Amino acid sequence: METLGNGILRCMRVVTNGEMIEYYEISGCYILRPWTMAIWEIMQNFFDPEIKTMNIKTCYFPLFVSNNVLQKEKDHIEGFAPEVAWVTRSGDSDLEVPIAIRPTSETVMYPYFSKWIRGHRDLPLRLNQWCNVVRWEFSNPTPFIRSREFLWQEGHTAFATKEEADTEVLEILELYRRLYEEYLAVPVVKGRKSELEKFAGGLYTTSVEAFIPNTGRGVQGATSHCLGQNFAKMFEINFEDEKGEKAMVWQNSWAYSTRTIGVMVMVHGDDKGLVLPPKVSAVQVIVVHVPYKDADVKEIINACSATVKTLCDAGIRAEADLRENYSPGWKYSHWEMKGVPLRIEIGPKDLANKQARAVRRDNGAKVDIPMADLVDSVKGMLDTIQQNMFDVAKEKRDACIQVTKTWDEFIEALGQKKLILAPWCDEEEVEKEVKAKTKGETGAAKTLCSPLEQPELPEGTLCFASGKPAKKWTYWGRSY
Ligand code: 87F
Repeated sequence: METLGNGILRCMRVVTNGEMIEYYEISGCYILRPWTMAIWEIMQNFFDPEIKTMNIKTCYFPLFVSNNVLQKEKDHIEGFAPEVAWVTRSGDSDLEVPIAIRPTSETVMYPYFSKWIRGHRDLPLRLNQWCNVVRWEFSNPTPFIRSREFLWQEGHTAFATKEEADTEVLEILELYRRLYEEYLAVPVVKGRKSELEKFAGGLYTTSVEAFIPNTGRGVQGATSHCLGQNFAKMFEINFEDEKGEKAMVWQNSWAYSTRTIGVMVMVHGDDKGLVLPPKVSAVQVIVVHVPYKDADVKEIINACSATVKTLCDAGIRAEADLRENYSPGWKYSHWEMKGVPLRIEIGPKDLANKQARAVRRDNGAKVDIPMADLVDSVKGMLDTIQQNMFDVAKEKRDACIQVTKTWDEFIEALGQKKLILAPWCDEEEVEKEVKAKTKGETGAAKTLCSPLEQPELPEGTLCFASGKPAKKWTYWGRSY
């Protein structure tokens, strides 16, 4: 078993060698290279149309926040304050008043929600923006997982009723599940955060939670919050309801960030580097020519180009690597490092037999496919790879789940880097105690979420930590 430190080091090598990330001069900031941005765009191309069919509109608010509005949120900003970055100077002169860089946009947006919402006909107001945010983290920065600037979408919506808000929270959570499971081939649990772990400014927080078997850590994949009426109070977001009476809106906010890509990298990466699910890989098929000394190289190269064209015409993202100053072996490991799902090799024998050799990145399996059947075979293989990557990841994740009913079982499972499912009394004090008692160099155990789909909890089941009657099943573990 590798230690956590090695896990992170391996991950860093994987994303730099795979040409996803370049390290930057400023600690905690990373260059997202085209190999990364292609994945981000594909995810956007799924998510953005989905929310548009929900009638959520795109907007863009400024990067800067005045101290004035930021302080409006001061009750719960207190904990976050050390992470807020400020601009204090332009050129040689100090600004009259420093301005903050958004760590999230509640305080940027909600004064305008207050202005724009007058009557019930102005509701619902449903906005989303794609942007960067800055959180000046101090604990060890990690590409994608903990960076000081990251990309995300943030949705902010306001409704006349709590019921509408509740419905949206779950609709968005389901889109996040699909993003992880259908695109990134990463199994997640949909659940609700504990009072301690929820967004303090909101009413309740739901999330999708993933697990990294290699390091034994849970990771929050995305969050969908019901904010209740807390912000409506703070920012006076009121409306006149159908009866002509003054009422307060119900709000949600939700986000997924470039962290999603880091989770995918950690879940699928192997000794050879990245392993990308076909649905999000910039290049799904890399075609490599295998020249032999006395073979007609031109003919092989032409066959490769024709293969790429046939695949691209069929809507498959294929490219050829026909560079002559690199050996086939070098190219194989290069594209393996970059995680391309399928490699097609064409040599003189393949040409003669009207076939091509296909090699899967996920399991190394090699098959000869008849050229006559190229498109269907490749489509089939890409679908199979996508499904297999999810199945394998789920099997590994499930093998790490340990149901524990007592404190001793819990501690043992934690030592074995398990994802723990335990009956819990749902008391904040008890969670704090568990955290305190498990505090070590690898970090304390905390609740990840209570799954929305609860296993049966028999009458009389007791909390693993307090011995009081258990109220629900909850996932626990160390986390990122
Ligand atoms: C860091 C500095 C200042 C997280 C912060 O999850 C403020 C904050 O409010 C802060 N880090 N948060 C919570 C963000 C809540 C919420 N915002 C909209 C989301 C989804 C998108």
